[in-house]
Amino acid sequence: MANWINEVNYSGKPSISWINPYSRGDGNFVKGHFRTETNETIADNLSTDVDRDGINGYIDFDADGDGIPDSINLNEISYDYPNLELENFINGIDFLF
Ligand SMILES: [Ca+2]
Ligand SMILES: [Ca+2]
Ligand SMILES: [Ca+2]
Repeated sequence: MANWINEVNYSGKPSISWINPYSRGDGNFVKGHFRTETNETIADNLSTDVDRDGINGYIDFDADGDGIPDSINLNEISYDYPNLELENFINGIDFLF
């Protein structure tokens, strides 16, 4: 699985699911936690920060840190990005065009 994002073909930020607590075969207990559904990259996960900017991939508008917003589909901005990310996103678009 890639640790970067192909912005042109990117499927969008993954949905989040809740993992119930469970016991491993070795007896270790795993607490309940949220996880992002698996997609083509680990860069957009809840717990990854591959570009080391302090923003975890799931809420990072440019999770792989290459200067290109993860989604370049303008129609999806209001769905994919919280308001606080919108200004950064638009700055990224200016960069592109
Ligand atoms: Ca992912
Ligand atoms: Ca990041
Ligand atoms: Ca990017």
